[in-house]
This record gives sequence, structure tokens and C-alpha cells, in this order.
Amino acid sequence: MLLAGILHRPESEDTAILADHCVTIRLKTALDDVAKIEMIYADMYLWQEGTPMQTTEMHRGLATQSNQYWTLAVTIPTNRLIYGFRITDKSGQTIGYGDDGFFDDQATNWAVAGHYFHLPYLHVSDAELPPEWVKNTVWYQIFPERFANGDVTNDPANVTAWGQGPVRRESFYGGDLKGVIDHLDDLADLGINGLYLCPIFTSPSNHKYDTIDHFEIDPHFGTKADFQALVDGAHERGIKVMLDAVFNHFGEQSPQWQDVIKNGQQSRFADWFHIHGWPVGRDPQTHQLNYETFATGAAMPKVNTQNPAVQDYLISVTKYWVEQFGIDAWRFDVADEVDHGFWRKLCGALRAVKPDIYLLGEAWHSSQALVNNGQFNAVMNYPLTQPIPALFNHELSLKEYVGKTNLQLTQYRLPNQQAMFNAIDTHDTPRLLTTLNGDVTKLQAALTLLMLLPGSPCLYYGTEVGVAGGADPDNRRCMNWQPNADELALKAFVKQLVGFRRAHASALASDELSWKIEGQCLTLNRQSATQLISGRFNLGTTAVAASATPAVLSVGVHEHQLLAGGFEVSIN
Ligand code: ARE
Ligand code: CA
Repeated sequence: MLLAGILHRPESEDTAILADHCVTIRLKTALDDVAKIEMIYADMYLWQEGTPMQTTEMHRGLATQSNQYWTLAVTIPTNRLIYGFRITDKSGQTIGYGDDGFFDDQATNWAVAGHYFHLPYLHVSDAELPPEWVKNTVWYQIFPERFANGDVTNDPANVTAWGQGPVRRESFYGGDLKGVIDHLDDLADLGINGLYLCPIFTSPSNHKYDTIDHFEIDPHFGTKADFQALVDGAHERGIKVMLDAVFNHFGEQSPQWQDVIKNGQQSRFADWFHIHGWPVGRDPQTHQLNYETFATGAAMPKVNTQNPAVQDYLISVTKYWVEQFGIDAWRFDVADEVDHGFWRKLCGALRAVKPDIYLLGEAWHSSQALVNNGQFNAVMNYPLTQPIPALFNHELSLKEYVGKTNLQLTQYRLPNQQAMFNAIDTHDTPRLLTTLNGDVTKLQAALTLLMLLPGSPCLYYGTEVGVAGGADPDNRRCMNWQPNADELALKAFVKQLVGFRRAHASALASDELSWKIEGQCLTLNRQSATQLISGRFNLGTTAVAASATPAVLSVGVHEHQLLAGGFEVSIN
């Protein structure tokens, strides 16, 4: 038995409280090594008084390229659990595995309390369950400067005509909040029920990640009255609203930073930033900045979020937009470069005013330390979504894709997995259509796979009408408000797909997920208590027989054949 491949850690992602009295236990072994695992468990006090241990066989769960996961959901009437694992490998060797490591699988050994892992008491509050509504949400991300210009009177000077390229770093096109309000019916018609707006607070740039005033709407975007109308209009249509907060840094034109420049060490904001020398600026010899920033430019001075005055200020900002305008969620920019202590205070303060708020951190990598632990419900789940275009571009084999995806699906507990923000493309990445070299069928397939995976999927504005674009800033082209017939057909498909996802949101949130690779056909099965949803993708170069069950959604199915590049979704 490959003991080195075996691992379980209590109160980690390996134990997920799903509800009161209900916990899922997970264990990892080496791939293709183990034949069977039984979990042996009890309430410690009842066991000490003579109640026998229970033994239940674990289920074979997801497999990565190197490991097999095994899971078991158990109901614990007393909420107290001690447990160990009896592991049998393919050669028939059996061992015990518990809190003090591996031991001989003899009845006497199992009578030693020290051999058991302990979950001394399950508190459902410790599960930090994300708000229920998130797993039923299909998001739509808007970069406000480029979505729609609803009010030309608030346009910045020298706007470029709508849709005229190329998009430059400094371009302005005049998009605003009124433009979003004007199209709420279109968005509701598309079927989305969450809106994620990139920053809208006062800032000199078109992207507004360099905030000047966190308490004001940028005048080129509109007024607070406009914003209230946007939130109310969205809510009337059942659409939640998420704003983007940039707390890792301020814009260099913020009054706080300007005060530091003006008053130096005497500034009351001197401790609001990470400054290592005076006067602030570049060292005349080395040309290095003597203060910390976002990335390496000078324009975004990094904020000292360990300073209690800064904490109070930023917390008041987030509460203001929740309490005054009723927003439903916050996305926190560069969350991974801000201290956990501050996030805990901020998230706690927000949950105190709105218990079902969705709090999302921006991080591009495995972020267990940011999820729960008093912090975010989820992170931006790029590690799960980025292999999707790679699959359809044949940059990953089917097996590699499945291994990578399963690895990501094991990174967080199921309730967080269901709340992960699954965007394939955003304002920070090339657009999906461009990554897929303009292939609309691949785009449809990629979006379908996204919608079949656990998590809260997001569409980047314009995806539904064929907006293309390379890396930033080309990925921020103007919304296409004059779609041609092909683009309208794509929009109709996306609408159907979003409708399908929303109709089956609870089945698609389950953790019963399995893959089947047959030649160049990849099938993703999502099994719920009542139905089996299957998505089958033909990544090969020849047609194969279509599934016997009529597809509820398909592209490239013709005369009972699933054509090369085609896909079908069926329900049994
Ligand atoms: C742009 C260009 C820069 C250029 C700069 C100067 O991208 O190359 O030097 O302009 O004009 C905002 C704007 C950007 C702007 C940036 C700086 O939207 O257009 O950059 O400000 O002025 C990493 C971070 C992640 C960050 C991305 C962009 O970890 O937090 O980089 N994302 C957020 C927002 C951005 C925003 C900022 C942060 C700053 O979503 O829109 O930028 O507020 C890997 C790594 C990631 C890395 C990712 C992308 O996969 O794992 O950590 O993300 O690549 O680089
Ligand atoms: Ca405008």
C-alpha cells in the first residue's frame, strides 16, 4: 500500500459540515492503489459507555492525476464524532489509519481512543455556509465604461465614438449607470440574475481601480440616484447586485495620498500607507519607489490595512453601500495581498448588517486561507475555469483536463464550491471567443461545460453577442448593440443555456459528479436525487452516435450523429 499517498486532516477541506448533524468526511489515497475503505466511527462518550462503533464503506469520489479521493456523508445525532479508516489495498493488505498514523488492523488496536480522529463537536455556524441564493445565480459582469452610454451629458471630454477601435488604455467611450438601467430588461430577458459591476466610485481612469472617493459614484457614471435606480430596478427583476471594492490600494489622486505628498510625515494619513522613506517618491539614485504599491507602478499606493483608522474607514465604506443602497454582494480586489485579520473584521461587520451577503475575494490561485475562516464565501475560481478553453483548443488531453478540474473541485468544501465565482473570462483576461480563435461552436461548448460545473457561473458582458478581444485593454471593447443574425443566434443559445442552468441549479450544485472519456468524447455526469444530467462533448474529428435520450440542449447533432466539435446535454 502506498502509505505516502494517504492523507486526511480533520477540520480542513477534508471535513465539510453541510447542515446541523451532517458532515462529509473525505480521505485521499494514491491513485489506483486502494480497493476499499471503511470508516469506523462513533460518539466518543457513547462509545466509552459501550455503544459499538459503526462501520460504513466510503464512496470512491473524484480522482486527480495522482490521487483518489474517498468520501462519506454521515449523520451524527449527537454532533460528536470520533473516526478512523480501515483501508484495504488492491493486494488485499489492510491497515488502520487514524490521528496517530497507521496501525495494524486488529480489533484491540481499534479500541485505543488515540487512534481516532476527532471532531469534538459539530457547530453548523462553523460551516460558514454561503448564502443559499448564490448557487442559483448566473452572474453577468459589466465593465461600466463599455456597456452602454445612457446619458451623453455625463460623458468625459473627448470620448471615442461607441465601438470605434482600437481600444486604448486611456480611451473613454461614455458608458454609464443609466446605460445599465436602460438594459435591465434585456439582462432579465437573457435570464441572468446577478450583476457584477466593476468599480463605479470616483476615479480618473476608465477602469476605476484607482479610487479617489469611495463614497461617491464617478460623475461620468452618474449619480447616487442613478445607482439607487439601478439596484431597485435589478431587484424588481430578481437580479442581485455586486460591487467591486479596491482596498489593497488607493488611487494616487485620492485626498489621503495627496495629503501625504503635501504634508509628508506630518500628514494625518502618513500611517495609511506603506511608506519606507521621506519625502515619498523615487529614490534619486536607484529610482526605486520608497512606498509600496499595487504591482510595480507608482499610481496605486498600497494601503495599510493593519491601521485601525484605515480599517474603520474601509468598513464604513462597505457598510454604507449595503445599508443605504441595498447591494447584495461585494467583490474585493487583490484580496490575496491584504491581511487576513482585516478581512475577518470587515466580513464580520458586513455579515452583522446583512447575514446573506455574498463576499467574494479576488485571488487567482488556491486560496483556502481566504475562504471561510471568517472571511470570504468564495474566490474568483480561475484555476477551475482556465482549463476549459485549453480543453477545447486541444492544449490539454481529455484526461489532463479531468485531472486538473477534479483537483480544483477538491480544493474547497462543497458549500464553498457551490458559491465559487466561475468566470472563464473577465476584464483581466482575453475574451473567451478570442482565446478560442473566433470559433463560436467552441464558445458554446465552453459555456455549456461551465454551466454544468458546480459554482456560480459568470458571463462577461458581450459574450452572448460575439464580442471579441485580446488582452487588457482590448478585452474591454464596447458592447455590441447591433448584433447581426449570427450574433443574435448566439444570444438565443446563451439565453437557452442560462435558462437551462437556472432550471436545474440545485441538481447542478450537488457533489455527485463523474466523468467518462470514450475516445475523444468527454461526458460530464451530474447526478442528483431525482435526475442525471449529462453533457457530452465530441472533441474528436469524426462523428459519433448521438445519445439515445433526446438532447435538451445541443449543437452539432444531426441525424442521430454527434458531429465533430458538437455537444449535447441530456437529462435522464
Ligand atoms: C494595466 C495593464 C498593466 C499596465 C497598467 C498601467 O494590465 O500591464 O502596466 O495598466 O497602465 C487595474 C486595471 C488594469 C491596470 C491595473 C494597473 O484594470 O488595466 O493594468 O489596474 O494600473 C494580478 C493580480 C490581480 C489583478 C491582476 C490584473 O493578482 O489582483 O493582476 N486584478 C485586479 C483587477 C484589475 C485591476 C487591479 C487588480 C488593480 O481585477 O482589473 O487592474 O486594481 C496570473 C497571476 C495573478 C495575476 C494574473 C493577471 O495568473 O496568478 O496574480 O493577477 O496573472 O496578471
Ligand atoms: Ca455617458
